[in-house]
Amino acid sequence: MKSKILIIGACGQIGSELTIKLRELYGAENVIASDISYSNLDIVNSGIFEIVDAQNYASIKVCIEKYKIDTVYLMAAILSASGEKYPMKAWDLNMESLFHILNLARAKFIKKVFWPSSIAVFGSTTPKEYTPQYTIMEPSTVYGITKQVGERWCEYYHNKYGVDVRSLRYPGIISWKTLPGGGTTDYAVEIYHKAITDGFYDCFLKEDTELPMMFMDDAIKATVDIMTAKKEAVKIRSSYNLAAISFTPKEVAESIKQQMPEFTITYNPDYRQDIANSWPKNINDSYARQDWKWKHQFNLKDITEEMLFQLNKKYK
Ligand code: AKB
Repeated sequence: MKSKILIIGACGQIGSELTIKLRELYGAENVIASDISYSNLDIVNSGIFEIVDAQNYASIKVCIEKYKIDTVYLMAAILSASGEKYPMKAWDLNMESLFHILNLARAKFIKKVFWPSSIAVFGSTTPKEYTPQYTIMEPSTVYGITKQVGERWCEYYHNKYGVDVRSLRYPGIISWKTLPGGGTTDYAVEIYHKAITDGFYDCFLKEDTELPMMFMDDAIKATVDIMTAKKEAVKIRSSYNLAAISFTPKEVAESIKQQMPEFTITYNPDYRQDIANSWPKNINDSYARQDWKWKHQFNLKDITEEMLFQLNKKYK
């Protein structure tokens, strides 16, 4: 029997591309996209779409029962930068939605859950180079706190109640289809859009701020890989470190200049600099590579080529 999938937060940056991929893999009729509003018409109009409020248990349960869902991808969240502006809103959305899904899985309404964590679980006391899976974790953002606490609850629900929950600590994700919103790594997407539209970008991080990053195709591949891995292969039930590449704003600007010599950049760090300073520079993801054979494909040069090519088509 084919999986019946519900994606909550399907209009967002990762949710939208995950929806497209899962529809390709499992058939459009088996993948229900949902969000709190009709904010991404490509997703709303390209298959079954439902309005679901991730903070409302009944709203999720009705949808799960209506479509006989067995697998949920919970992609709704308030990210690091927005979370600092609206701390309680971030706490409420990020935690309530997770508990609703874990409790639905515990009560056997669903069989399998994907829940994204983030490099934001790490803090300024974490070793910044080649950050290990198991290390000091003192996140300083509300978003990071929700992800760290969420990881503990995922592991708890797995150990105590047998819930099949799987999770990845995503780095910054670079993509051209849907814009990210409210994150600290968003600069690495905005820079490509501005390069095409204005030939210029004013960056909110310092030029030498190195952060872990990944192209969307790799992030989607990792998500599908962990979700299709055998249960026994997924040994970590909090969340896996996941890595591809790391770079600074200066390095992205230089890679853009390789193709657009006229591109210019200025640096005006704002409150997001402190968030970025608290995160690792690069990540050791050897458990993911070992346990379910994770392997990334895209380096910075590939990403820049693809981003400029796709955005050129989009804007012209
Ligand atoms: C953010 O910047 O908040 C996110 C993340 C790294 O989880 N992109």
